Amino acid sequence: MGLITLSPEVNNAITNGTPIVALESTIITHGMPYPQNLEVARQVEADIWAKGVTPATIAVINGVFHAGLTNAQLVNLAQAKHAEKLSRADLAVCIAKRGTGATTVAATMIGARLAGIDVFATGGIGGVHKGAETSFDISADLIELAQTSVTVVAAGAKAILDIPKTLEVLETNGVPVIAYQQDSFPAFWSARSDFSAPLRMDTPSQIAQSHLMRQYLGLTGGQLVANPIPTSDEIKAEEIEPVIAKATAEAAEKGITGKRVTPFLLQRIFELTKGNSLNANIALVRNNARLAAEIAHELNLLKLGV
Ligand code: PSU
Ligand code: MN
Repeated sequence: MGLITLSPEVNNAITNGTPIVALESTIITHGMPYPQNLEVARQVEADIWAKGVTPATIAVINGVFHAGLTNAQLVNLAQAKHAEKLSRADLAVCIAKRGTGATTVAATMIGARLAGIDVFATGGIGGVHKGAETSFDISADLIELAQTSVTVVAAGAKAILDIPKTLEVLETNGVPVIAYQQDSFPAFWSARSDFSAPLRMDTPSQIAQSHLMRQYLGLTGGQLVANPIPTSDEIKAEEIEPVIAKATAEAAEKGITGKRVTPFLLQRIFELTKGNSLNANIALVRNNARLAAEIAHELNLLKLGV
């Protein structure tokens, strides 16, 4: 048996050489409430299928690392009350203990690499948290991007993070941060932040070419594609910033640290916006899935030499 178990659909796509997009599962267990998490997980898979590309949602279920989940597995994960949040550090322990857990961006990249999947769509990546100069809270997602050769499509970074510091860490680690069709680095709920992205590309084909070029050059590590939320769905920075400030202050008061920080902030922001943040979140994840599918399609053509 391989190190990762492929669903029949993902296995077919690999055998037939058709494009695949990986999807993470922490967004399902720790990023959105039930039942919207299940609806979104299904919708995002459907968006990828609609582009002629095969989705591969990644998770650990009863000690087995999976790329591509059945409907029953997706339902169980969406309803699970105590699924673990698995980053690079947690993955092998969860498998060894025959546990069940959802993969973060870092762990999903590891799964994608094992399955031979080049492109991965998510909502937002983890990054350098505000106050990191004292907390040292820097997501393992950034370190994974530095070493695992997967192109990750995200809507930039949430304003719960320190965006300039996140960009600095990515630069230090040689990770290309590519804004899609704009110069500004997108800020998750808002299409633009006050910061420029270091790089810009305007077509899925260019992004696929640079993915391949990194392989030719022997450069390990991924690309981060920062895809802005459609402006019709965005929440203005003025609106979301006080909410973030309140949630961040509460996390500090309650002494929330480590891997609990991001899920705590996401849940409080959802509550404080009375669910409004979720609509934007759904729109941007779907938008990222569509772009990732286009990149995977272009990359497949390049690999076939078409
Ligand atoms: N940011 C979001 N939504 C999310 C996450 C981050 O806007 O769901 C999840 C992702 O799975 C990401 C993880 O990889 O949180 C980062 O967690 P941490 O900050 O603990 O590394
Ligand atoms: Mn952290």
